[in-house]
Amino acid sequence: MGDAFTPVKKDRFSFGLWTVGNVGRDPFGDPVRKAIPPTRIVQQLSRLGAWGINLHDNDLVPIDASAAQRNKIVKDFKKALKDYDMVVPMATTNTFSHPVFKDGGFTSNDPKVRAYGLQKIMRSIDLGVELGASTYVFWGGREGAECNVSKDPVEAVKRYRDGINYLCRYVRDQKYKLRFAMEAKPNEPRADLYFPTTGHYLAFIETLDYPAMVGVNPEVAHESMAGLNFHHGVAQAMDAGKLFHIDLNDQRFGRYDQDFRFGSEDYKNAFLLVRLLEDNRYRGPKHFDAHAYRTEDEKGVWDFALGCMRTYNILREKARRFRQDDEIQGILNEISNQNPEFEKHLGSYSRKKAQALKRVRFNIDAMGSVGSRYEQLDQLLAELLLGVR
Ligand code: GCO
Ligand code: MN
Ligand code: MN
Repeated sequence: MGDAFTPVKKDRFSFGLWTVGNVGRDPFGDPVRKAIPPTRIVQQLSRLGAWGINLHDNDLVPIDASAAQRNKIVKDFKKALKDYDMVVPMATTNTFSHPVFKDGGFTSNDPKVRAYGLQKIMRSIDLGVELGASTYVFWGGREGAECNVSKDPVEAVKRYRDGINYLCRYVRDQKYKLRFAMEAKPNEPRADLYFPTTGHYLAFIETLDYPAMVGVNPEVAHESMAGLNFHHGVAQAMDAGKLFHIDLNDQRFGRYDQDFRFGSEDYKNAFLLVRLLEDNRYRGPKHFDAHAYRTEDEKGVWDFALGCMRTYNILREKARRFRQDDEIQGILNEISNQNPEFEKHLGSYSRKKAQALKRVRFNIDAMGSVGSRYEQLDQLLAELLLGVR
């Protein structure tokens, strides 16, 4: 029997086949776990209360599969989805593993590689749509450089734009109901990747032919690697109406992409994120792009998956308590209702308002000496998160 934090389908939690399917290979060591067949991943995740499963084309269909093999694999996978009441909300393409992509797909200097990249992505889009995906993620894992004179970075951005514009037109031509979500990362596996942060993508999207079709897929670990405050970036994406998808995991600051269990490292930032998503009624998939520690066997993988979902639900409950805590809300009310008579000076511009505002005399020394109550507020949050409130 579950408790109040047991995940259920309506929580809309999803995992990638590559996340729970991660075999624990790293740059220094071989796999520590056997690959779990995709159909068993579907079954086990469903049993744990997950709702969706995402995939790269080659997580399901090997890159060298024949058409007959592909069809059989896809048929079996669809049956598992149906049997275990799971959906495929998002799909994506592997344009990073095969050596052909060693210098990028969209941004490769070789037009033959760029053409192959487009072909692979179109086929992968067809597969994703066949499985029911409504979001298509682009993570340019190899779109970057070590030798920075090898590619003109302005040209790289143009090539990326040409590629995304081409694929937007492909989706429209096929009459697919599919939106694109761009995923930023500052480095790894390349020394430097183009479009290092979600903010870079938000600006890029506005330069596309069909900006409304394209949003972002921010990832906790990636923005943290860039030294940024994740929930601030997510808030800006929400404000722009561009938060189409999200990759949840955790990460120690200043390290490689660790892809830890959601909320395993930084409870406070995880809380701030969950509170932001819940208070703003984010209704998209909550996707865990993380994997179990390399120390684990398959049981540890399912402990990991359940842990991601439970921590999200526990933090959702903490966000509810935060909203209902009289002392906390009292301080927040005080903070947001200071000097209400000055509101009339703000908001949209008029010449009359500007003239009036220019005449106001401010006692800035008195204003500057007013204390905030943020120490008290932050300690109340700490006590709430630490479970004594
Ligand atoms: C990573 C990325 C990937 C992508 C995935 C979907 O750092 O490896 O986060 O896991 O999210 O390829 O595009
Ligand atoms: Mn990542
Ligand atoms: Mn990711």
